[in-house]
Amino acid sequence: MKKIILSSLVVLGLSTAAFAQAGADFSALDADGNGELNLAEVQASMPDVTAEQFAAADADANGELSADEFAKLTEAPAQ
Ligand SMILES: [Ca+2]
Ligand SMILES: [Ca+2]
Repeated sequence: MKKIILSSLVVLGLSTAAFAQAGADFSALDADGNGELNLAEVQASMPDVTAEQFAAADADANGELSADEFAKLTEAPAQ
């Protein structure tokens, strides 16, 4: 089980660069399928995203990012 989790983390880590180039796949990041991304879901593939960056992108401050809000996050300079 731990191996599976570790493998998934490696895959997610390797995918980060691809997401940055091709535009993040919003639905793929939505682990619980509720149509919005919480901080954990975002950080699963984009570990460099801070809580501050997440909050700044969360326009309606509901604690999750809609597709539009997530687009703002990914358009912002990462560093
Ligand atoms: Ca979600
Ligand atoms: Ca929101």
